[in-house]
Amino acid sequence: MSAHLAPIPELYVSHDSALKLKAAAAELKSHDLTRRQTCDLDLLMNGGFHPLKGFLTEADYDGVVDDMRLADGTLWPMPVTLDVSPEFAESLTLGEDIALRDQEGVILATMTVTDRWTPDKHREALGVFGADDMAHAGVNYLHNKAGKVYLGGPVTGLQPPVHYDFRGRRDTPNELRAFFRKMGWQRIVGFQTRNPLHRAHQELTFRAAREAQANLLIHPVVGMTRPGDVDHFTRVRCYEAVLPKYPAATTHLSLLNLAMRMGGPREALWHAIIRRNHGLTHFIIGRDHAGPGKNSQGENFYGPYDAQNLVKKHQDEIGITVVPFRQMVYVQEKAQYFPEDEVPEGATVLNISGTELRRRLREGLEIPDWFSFPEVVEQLRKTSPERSRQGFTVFFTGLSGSGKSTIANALMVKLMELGGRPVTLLDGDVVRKHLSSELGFSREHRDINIRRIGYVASEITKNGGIALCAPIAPYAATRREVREMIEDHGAFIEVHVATSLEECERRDRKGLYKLAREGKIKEFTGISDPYEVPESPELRVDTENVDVDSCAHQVLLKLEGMGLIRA
Ligand code: PPS
Repeated sequence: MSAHLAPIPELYVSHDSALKLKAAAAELKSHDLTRRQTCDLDLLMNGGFHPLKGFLTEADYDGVVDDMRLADGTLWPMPVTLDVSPEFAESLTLGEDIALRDQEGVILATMTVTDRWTPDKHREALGVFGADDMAHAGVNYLHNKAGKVYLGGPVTGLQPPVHYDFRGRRDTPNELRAFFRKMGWQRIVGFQTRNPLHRAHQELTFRAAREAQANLLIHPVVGMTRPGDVDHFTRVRCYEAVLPKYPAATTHLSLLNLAMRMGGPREALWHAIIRRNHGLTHFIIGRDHAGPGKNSQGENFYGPYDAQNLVKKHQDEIGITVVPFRQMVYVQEKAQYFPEDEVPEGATVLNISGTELRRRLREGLEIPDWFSFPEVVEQLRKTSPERSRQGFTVFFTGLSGSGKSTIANALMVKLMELGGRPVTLLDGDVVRKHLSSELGFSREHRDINIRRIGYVASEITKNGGIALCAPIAPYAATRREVREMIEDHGAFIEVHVATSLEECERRDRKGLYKLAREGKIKEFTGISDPYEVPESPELRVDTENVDVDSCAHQVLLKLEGMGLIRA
C-alpha cells in the first residue's frame, strides 16, 4: 500500500474506553469550546492535524510563531492553541485533566494541561500574519475574540463533534484514504475553496488534474471562513450542483471542517500539510491563497503568489506536490478560459471579481453564463436576494431626549406606507420595559441591554424584516459588536441623532436632566456618564435646525441610496 494511503494516527480511544473516560470526565473541570476550537479539536482528533497530539505547548507555540516549526523541528506554520479566560486558567493546576465540551455541553475530549501562559498577541500577529492590523480577520480574532491565556497539552479523543448537515459528504483523513484505496486512486490532486465554484474554478481544476495526471478531490472548507463569505450551506448546494459536470470516475467532493485564519502563505502551507494528511499527493495553489483582503492602508497583506512560493519551498519536506495556478480569465474571442499569463495577444479578457459578483446579486443584475453556471447562480440568488428584498437594521444612537424615538417612529410609518417588509421598532424605553426590565444603567448593564437589542435586530434582519432600534447606546465598542452581529445577515445603518447636550437639557421632556443635575439620578448619560460620539455613522442628523419629518426623510433617502428600498 502506498504510504500516503496507509491509515494515519488518530487521538481517539476505543469505544469502550471512551464510555468509561466520559463518565469519569463528568467530574473534571470543563471548558466550553468556541466554534473555532471545536473545528480545531475535530481535526486534531481525526488526524487532520497530524503530527499534533494536542493543543500546542508553550515551547511548540514559540517555535511555530518564530520559525514555523514545533520544538522538535517539525514544520507546522499555524498556532493551534486553546485560548481561555484568565479566571479559568488560574483555577487549574498544571498536570490536571480537563473536559472539553461542545456548545451543547457534550464532552468530546479530555486534555492534560501541561502548559499555561499569557501570549504576546502583538508578537503572534506579526510572526504568524506578518502584520498587527485589525483589518486582517485572523488578527482581529486574535485580539478581540480569543481568550487572554493559552493552555497546552495532549488530548484524548472521546467522540467527534456531531454534524447534522451534509454528513455523507464529510470524511476524516482515514475515511478519505480508505476511499482512495478502494477506488485504486494513486495520484490525487486537491482543490481547496471557501467560495462557490464558478466556470473559472472548474476550468482550473480540470487543467490541474490533467497536468498532474491525477484524480480530483474538491475539498471545500465548511468550518469557519472569512467573515462575509457565502455561508457553507449555500456553497455545498452550489458544489453539488456543479459536481455532475465533472467525470464521476475521477472526481470526489468532500467537506473539511477547518477553521481558516486567512493567513495567506503560512495558511497555504498549513492547508498543504492537512491535505497530505488526507491522503492527497498534489495540491492546487492559485492566486492569493487564503488571502485576507486589504490592510487598513488599502494595500494587500501578501503578494498574489507568495503562498505558492512558500509551499513550493517546503513541498518535499511535507510530502505533497504543489500544482501552481495563475488567475484564470475568460477570453471573449476564444470563448474559453486561460491562465492570465497565457492570454493570446490583443484578446479581450473578461472577469468578474467577488465584489462585482456581490454587487450584481445585491442589485438583481444579470450574471453571464460565461462566468458561472445557471444552477449556481440560482442557489446564490436564493440566499442573497437583491438588497431591496433583504432585511436591514437602522440603529439610532444619541443622548436621552435627542429625538431618536420620535424620528424612528416617523420613519416606521413612512416604511409601513411603502410596504413590502414587516417593520419592528425597538425603542429604548420599550425595550427596557419588555426585554431588559431587570437592568440598570451601569456600563455592564447598558452593554447587556444593547447586545439584546442587537440580537433581536439581527434575527429580524435575518428573516427579511426591518428593525429600527433607538437606544442611547453610548459605547462605540458595543455598537460595533451589534454592527458585526447584524452585518452577517443584512445592512446596518447607524444614524447618530446629534442633538447637543445643551439642547437635550433645555428640552428636558421627561424632567430627567433636572433630576440628574440634582444628583437624584445616578450615571445619567451626558451628565454623570459618558457618551462616545460615533466617528463614522452612515448618517448624522441634526434635530436642532431640521424638523422630525425631514430627519426621517433623510434616513429614507439614505436607504434608497443604498438600494435597500425602492420608493
Ligand atoms: S442604554 O444606555 O442604551 O442602555 O440606554 P436606553 O436603554 O436607551 O435607555 C435610556 C432611557 O432610559 C431613561 N434613563 C436613563 N438614560 C440614561 N442614563 C440614565 N442613568 C437613565 N435613567 C433612566 C431615559 O429616559 C432614556 O430614554 P430616552 O428615550 O433615550 O430619552
